[in-house]
Amino acid sequence: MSILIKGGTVVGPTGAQPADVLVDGETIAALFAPGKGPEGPEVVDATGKYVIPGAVDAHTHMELPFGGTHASDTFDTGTRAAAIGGTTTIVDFAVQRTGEVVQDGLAAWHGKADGNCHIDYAFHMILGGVDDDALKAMDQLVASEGITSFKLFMAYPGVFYSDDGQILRAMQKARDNGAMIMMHAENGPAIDVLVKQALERGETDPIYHGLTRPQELEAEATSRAIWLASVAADCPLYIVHLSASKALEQVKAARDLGRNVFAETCPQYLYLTLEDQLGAPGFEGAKWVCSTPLRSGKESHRADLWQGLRTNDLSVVSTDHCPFCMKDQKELGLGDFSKIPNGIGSVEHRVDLLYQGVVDKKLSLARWVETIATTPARMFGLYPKKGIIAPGSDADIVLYDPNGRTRISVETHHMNMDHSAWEGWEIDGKVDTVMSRGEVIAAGGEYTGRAGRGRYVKRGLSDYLL
Ligand code: DUC
Ligand code: ZN
Ligand code: ZN
Repeated sequence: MSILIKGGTVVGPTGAQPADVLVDGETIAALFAPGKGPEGPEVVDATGKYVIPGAVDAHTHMELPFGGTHASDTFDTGTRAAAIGGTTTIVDFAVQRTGEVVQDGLAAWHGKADGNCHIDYAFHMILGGVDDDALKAMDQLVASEGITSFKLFMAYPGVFYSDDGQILRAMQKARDNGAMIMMHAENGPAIDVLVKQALERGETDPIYHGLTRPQELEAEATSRAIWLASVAADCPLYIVHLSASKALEQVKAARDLGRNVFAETCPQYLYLTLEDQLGAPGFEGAKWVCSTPLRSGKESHRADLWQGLRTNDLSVVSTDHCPFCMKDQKELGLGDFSKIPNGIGSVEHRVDLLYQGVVDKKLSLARWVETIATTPARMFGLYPKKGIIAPGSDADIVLYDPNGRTRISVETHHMNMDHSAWEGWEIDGKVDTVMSRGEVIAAGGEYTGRAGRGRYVKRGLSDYLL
């Protein structure tokens, strides 16, 4: 079936122009000057709307086991919420737990996702135990499984943590096989000392989660990861969920030297603060316990991160979607902040939250699309199938209404959470229509997609490899 998306303004990483988009089956067939498309196809009226590539969220954790519980979104609930919010591809993190065979962890992740996703999905692999077998598995995952990026943790000793020797070995392997190393850059052993000392002083409220993870320990780990990647012959390195000015300085310095170093940030670090959210009265702040933590609003973090997005020292905005309900989940940390499961759920809201940056003149329209769709697709080997409106690409397309308005609330969101980290936030724009591989799955507030229509996508190597 053919569809002509008519009358809109197509926005891509190089700018915006009026154009009509012809979709044939699952792919984009052609772009036409306004009014020059063929007669015959069903018409979708995009007058007054931006026509953007379906967004790609390169950092989600559906059903992640963490802190004695599991992230509360399944692949069904999480990808449905993502779709409604204009995200048409997620890259989730499959997990190798310490002591587990990598391929078994991957098979378990396919088991969770298979038949349940509303949109297309791919996987990165978390390595919880770098040893000879895991290093061999990296080659196999890159060659045969479409998994070309591996996340390592410098934090969470005893859970996901890798020491510097393990990190170096994994980086050397990645340098050989073309994979990207994704780094959770926080100095975990030092954080654990600060956490113990705080608890001994009776400092148990959620805000101490942030105060025991100072930005220096993010900056130090970021710097160490950059140096280790340098020793590994400039292995490509991607710093996840970068939150702090001093960490950004490390990335910027490396990039200024031409190093193969990239970073993402997340909406929570662009908008929320240690004082206003994590420091909310009583146990309320638990809603915003995530790692890396929210940073002080008295310092320049948020302004620096917006600037980093403009200058490309930050290449991508992902959500690090890792939702937990307050009831029975965040509450595990009542009286001890270190037991609060770490994570915020935002997979439904990233497109809107970043569009507000356009309205506030912090990002250009083109950069909005680039940071939420095109660059994540290119960074993680999904381009040009995903992340762009161009002939031959998958017809993953969002009509975005700049005259619409979005109000975020737990009453109206679709994520499986009993609260919203963004309760009451209002956005000057609205996702209007969502198309995934040529199928309209959301329009005018109606959701018409279904679980199981999303496909696993095998990824290639990053476009940004040297
Ligand atoms: N950070 C989080 O906030 N949650 C899950 C894992 C992580 O690194
Ligand atoms: Zn992390
Ligand atoms: Zn994460």
